[in-house]
Amino acid sequence: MAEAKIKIEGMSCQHCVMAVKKALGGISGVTSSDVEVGSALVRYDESKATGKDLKAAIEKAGFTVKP
Ligand SMILES: [Cu+2]
Repeated sequence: MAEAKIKIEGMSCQHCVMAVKKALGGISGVTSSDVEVGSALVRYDESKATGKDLKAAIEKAGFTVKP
């Protein structure tokens, strides 16, 4: 099980938090996510998902992942 702390740009309110949480929840292999404005702590199964998948899902939802 891997854990990733992701910094996210473009979030401003609880709607953004819900949108990011939903995007992460849609990835197979993600077991949990603690999302707040500006960041997310994600636990996932490395054999099913990668950090790239997490980033792609967040960006698809309209936010920017900081390096
Ligand atoms: Cu918002």
